[in-house]
Amino acid sequence: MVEDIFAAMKQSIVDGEREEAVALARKAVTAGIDPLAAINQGFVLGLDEVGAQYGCGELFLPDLVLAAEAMKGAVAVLEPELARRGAVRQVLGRVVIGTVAGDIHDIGKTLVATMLSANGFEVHDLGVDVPIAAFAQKAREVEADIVGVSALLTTTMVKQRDVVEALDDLGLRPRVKVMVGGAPVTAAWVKEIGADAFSEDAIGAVAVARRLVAAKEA
Ligand code: B1M
Repeated sequence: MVEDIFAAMKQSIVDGEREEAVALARKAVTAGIDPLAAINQGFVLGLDEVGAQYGCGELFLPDLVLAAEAMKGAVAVLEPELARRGAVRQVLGRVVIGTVAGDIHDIGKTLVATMLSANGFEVHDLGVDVPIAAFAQKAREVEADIVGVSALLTTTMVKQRDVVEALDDLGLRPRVKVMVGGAPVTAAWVKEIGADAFSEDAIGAVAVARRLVAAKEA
């Protein structure tokens, strides 16, 4: 039963068992299970549980690290399959994406980058802990349509505003659109910092990116 596989996936992350997580991801690919379902209905639930237990002091930083390592192992197996399934090759737009300076959370940002790329966007992923100026410089260099800024911490999300301002300083706004994301980000925050849009997840990010590019062309 696919539900049993999803449950085992969740548990492998809770236990921080990278090898088990990788084996389950391979099993999903072999069985033809939708890779995004494996991520969202299996592995991510494990991360959410670990995050919640960490939040209330029942688990500690090493547990978080082990869970993240297991998650990254699983995602590395599933990513090529995600890309393969979305194999649309027409370039819909150029996106520069990264996680802001001071923040090293990369799992969600990388998923968003993979989904955008799989759905026809040319993606320049700057990685994590990205200096504010680097977003704007890269956007100018590649003539980006969208800059995507991820932040997972309430202490680093404030830097999303700095990226908007850096783009402004280079005279790239409003031509270059800004999409922000990450667990603490809300629609009210988007408005407050003068960004253009946000998405709660990787699938939504594709729809948002399409909308932003279409609005530019209209
Ligand atoms: Co961190 N961490 N962490 N952590 N960590 C959180 C975020 C936290 C909520 C845990 C908790 O306390 N309950 C908490 C933040 C609290 C807060 O600020 N309010 C926290 C903390 C406190 C910390 C440290 C400060 C801990 C410490 O050192 N004392 C530290 C900070 C390090 C730093 O960045 N400077 C830290 C470190 C780490 C690890 C390194 C151990 C590891 C990250 C490893 C890695 O990424 N390589 C880690 C992890 C794994 C987590 C949790 C458990 C999981 C994050 C994750 O990967 N989720 C997290 C708790 C949680 O979220 N449940 C937590 C899965 C991922 C698919 O979802 O990243 O939300 P997410 O991405 C989603 C959406 O948000 C959205 O789409 C993605 C896909 O669906 N999205 C976008 C994301 N970016 C987007 C961009 C877009 C659009 C959508 O457009 C551009």
